[in-house]
Amino acid sequence: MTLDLFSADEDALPSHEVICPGAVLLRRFALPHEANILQALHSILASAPLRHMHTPGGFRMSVAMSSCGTLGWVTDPHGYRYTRINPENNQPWPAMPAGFLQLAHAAALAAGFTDFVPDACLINRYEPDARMSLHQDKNERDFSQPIVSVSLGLPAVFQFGGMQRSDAAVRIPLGHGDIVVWGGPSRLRFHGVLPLKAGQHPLLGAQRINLTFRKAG
Ligand code: MD3
Ligand code: FE
Repeated sequence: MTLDLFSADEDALPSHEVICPGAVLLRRFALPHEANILQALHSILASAPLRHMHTPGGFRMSVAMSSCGTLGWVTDPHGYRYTRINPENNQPWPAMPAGFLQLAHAAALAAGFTDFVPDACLINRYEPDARMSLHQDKNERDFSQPIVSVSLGLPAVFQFGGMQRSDAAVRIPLGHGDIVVWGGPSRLRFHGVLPLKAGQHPLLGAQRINLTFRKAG
């Protein structure tokens, strides 16, 4: 039997693309894990529900957020930070499921980052029109550690900028199951997500979920 690399099934195979030094796009990498991820997510969100936080400047975020792992990310009038306790319910954040750790570790390895052991997983839920404006992720201690992001559900357009907010940004469409690993010289680049377009995803309905795995502490 011959291996036909250009068959109609090409779109179903995983791919490995270097976007910029340190930034690696692994299309469809999470697909074999979608059922496990969604099952684990359901129980995490039952004990730490998604909610719309407010920025230190007082703006309500259009993205609803939660976390799992020993550290969770919060924003309120005092600033942006990681906490061990969820301020919504005064409980520790739900544990990071073993399958999440394994997936994040495997994706980081596929992108060339060994020994990635995240202690925080941020869960972002986008409904139609939700967006994330250009920002840098700077609340983590060790910028030599990458961030692994997993996209699920409706597709979104990701904006990947430079080291300065005013630097031009490239637009990268991200779909269900796509993983991006952001490390090395890409770790502190500005990035954001354009307003989500309405639609229906067969598994997730009218939403996009993004998981970002970080070593925060
Ligand atoms: C590029 N989330 O939670 S993940 C965030 O799709 C966040 O919900 C977006 O940005 C989302 O902070 C994008 C992709 C991402 C995450 C961290 C990065 C891209 C990054 C850090 C440096 C450069
Ligand atoms: Fe970010």
